Amino acid sequence: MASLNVLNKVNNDFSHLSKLHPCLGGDAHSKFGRLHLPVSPACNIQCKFCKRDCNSNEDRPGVANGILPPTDSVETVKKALELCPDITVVGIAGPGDTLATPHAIETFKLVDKAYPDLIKCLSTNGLLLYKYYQDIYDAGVRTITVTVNGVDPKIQSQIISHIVLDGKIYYGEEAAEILIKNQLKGIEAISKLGVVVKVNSVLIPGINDEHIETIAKTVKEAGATLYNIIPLIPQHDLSHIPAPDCVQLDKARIDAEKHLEVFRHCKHCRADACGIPGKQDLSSKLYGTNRNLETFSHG
Ligand code: CLF
Ligand code: SF4
Repeated sequence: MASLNVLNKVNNDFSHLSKLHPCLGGDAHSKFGRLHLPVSPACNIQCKFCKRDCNSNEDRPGVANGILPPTDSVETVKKALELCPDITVVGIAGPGDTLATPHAIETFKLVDKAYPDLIKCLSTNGLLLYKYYQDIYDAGVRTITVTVNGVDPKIQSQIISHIVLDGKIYYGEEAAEILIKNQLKGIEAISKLGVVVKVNSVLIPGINDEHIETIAKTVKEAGATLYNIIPLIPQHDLSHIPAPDCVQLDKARIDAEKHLEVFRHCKHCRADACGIPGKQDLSSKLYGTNRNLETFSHG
């Protein structure tokens, strides 16, 4: 387990973490691996491009073979490290939102106890980050990703159809305004604890492609360190919008780079990914290929 020896020297400084975390830039993306534990079954918002699914044949966020019970997580990490000793990060990225249920925080607590030297990484839509940032930190998480697709309610309301908060459902610009406010509040609070915040934006031509620079500037002011732009996969209610081409993607990255470092090696991982991103996919070896599972959303 060479990587664990490397990790013994880790501290929470960004420059240290970025040498070991495959999604924080630097050379680590081709050297080290990440394991995603698909423990989060439900979502508390509806993005118009999100097609919730459980299967074994699609490589994209939001997809997993099935849901893992938190109590199986430590054993799963053990198996994953046997399959890929270069795993340095244990992440939770869905398939639903990681804060919509308590499963992710519960899982991180268990994994942190058993593997304190692995980096813990959480990905969320940010609706509940302001509420749980301290619990996330206390569970050992030191890097998070928040998906922010717009910081203007007029734009964000074209991307989400509704949110559910404290048992109430909100639509349109009201929903968008609450989501944006909560995301920025959450980013500010958790970055003050020293957690590295990466922001992901799904690039949607004609909706937020001219808005990327404003998002980057706003999330930087809130405390984000890194930015990642994910091209839209046209599906669900946004299936009529074509995916951005390389020129549009490049322009968005250049716009964002005026404010934040941009991560350019994202591999659009599934919620049950395992291995070095883009090099190895050990997910089916680790989780099996059971296709007869319930369908859930992604985060
Ligand atoms: Fe996973 Fe995401 Fe953590 Fe990485 S993935 S939760 S930050 S450990 Fe990485 Fe995969 Fe791109 Fe995500 S390549 S989809 S950026
Ligand atoms: Fe949006 Fe993720 Fe929820 Fe899907 S699972 S609706 S992409 S936050």
